[in-house]
Amino acid sequence: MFVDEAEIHVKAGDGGRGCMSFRREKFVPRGGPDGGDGGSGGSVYLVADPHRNTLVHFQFNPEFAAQRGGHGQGSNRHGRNGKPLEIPVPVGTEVLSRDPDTGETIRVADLTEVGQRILVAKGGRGGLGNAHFATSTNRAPRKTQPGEPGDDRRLQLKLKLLADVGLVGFPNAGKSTLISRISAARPKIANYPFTTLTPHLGVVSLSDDRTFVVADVPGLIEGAHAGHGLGHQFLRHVERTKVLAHLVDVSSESGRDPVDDLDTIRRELELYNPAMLEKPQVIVATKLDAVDDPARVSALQKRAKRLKLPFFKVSAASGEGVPQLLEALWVPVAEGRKAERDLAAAAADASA
Ligand SMILES: Nc1nc2c(ncn2[C@@H]2O[C@H](COP(=O)(O)OP(=O)(O)OP(=O)(O)O)[C@@H](O)[C@H]2O)c(=O)[nH]1
Ligand SMILES: [Mg+2]
Repeated sequence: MFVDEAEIHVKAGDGGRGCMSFRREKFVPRGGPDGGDGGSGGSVYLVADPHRNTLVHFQFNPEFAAQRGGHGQGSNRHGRNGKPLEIPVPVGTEVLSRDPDTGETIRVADLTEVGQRILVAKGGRGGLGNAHFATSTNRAPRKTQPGEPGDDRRLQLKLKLLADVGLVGFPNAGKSTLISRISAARPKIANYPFTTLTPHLGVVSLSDDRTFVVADVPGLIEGAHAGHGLGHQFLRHVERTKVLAHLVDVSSESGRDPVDDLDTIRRELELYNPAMLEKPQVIVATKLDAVDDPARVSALQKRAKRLKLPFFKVSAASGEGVPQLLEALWVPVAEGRKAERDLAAAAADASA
């Protein structure tokens, strides 16, 4: 499981000051105190938003402050209350905070349901105006209260991610190289099989705030479903992805046939779980810069056409073809998310 993390600073609004004022009107000598109370400061809330999927945007915008309360005014006018601030976070975000006294990290909340809203910084109460302090012996009090400060906290956010796209292929196909090109993930890369021993996840950011999560899993070989090579133990990480990208080395270096490679991996996936091949899939020819025999590329392209699967050619080394691939992966990811939301909405309707 990959954990996406961010630290944010939240500051609730301070309360407004209470006002000191006396009624001054024609024909009303010595009017009483009429200083209004300060408004309360806005509080800060976190809200679980189904349209958010990662915490990456907090890396650039970690500061949040809610509006302060207005000061009280004469004629018993109350200061306006500060507007509350709602920060959208992905469903599944865990909120942690360090206790300033003990230094211990405590769990503040876990936002597990769509729309769940939690208070993370309470706005300060507004101060009382002098109108509150009149007594039978003191008809002209000069006392007011300042507003109370709003809460000021640092929060750690953690999100456990599920991958949207799974990269599958033979060892050495270039899976780790591709994920390090398209995300901040940095798995080990080397020119020998089984370099990657555990799955890695990376967040891909496209324009317009579109993000998705890609999983690089250890290479598969023939017989993986029966435990050969590193076996299928990692396939559960791609079992729940929305899309599979088959990475096939088309340079001659692999010493194998690209079409055989693709067929072998598809067969292994099917033997592991037949539902795997029902997912949207794309075929990706890798190491395009190192191709010495174009027939290897066209043979794979033909196979993809026969399978009615989209085909892409990329070089993770030069970056060629990579933006087109990412845009193409986004389409089924977005469709899959929409289908999930529709399902969740239908389930909510059914239980209502
Ligand atoms: N020329 C060229 N070499 C590449 C490209 N992508 C990967 N390679 C090389 O291919 C070798 C294997 O790359 P990896 O990314 O480690 O392959 P992998 O699929 O993650 O391999 P495993 O982790 O063993 O399953 C490395 O030597 C890479 O430098 C590419 O686009 N062009
Ligand atoms: Mg690897």
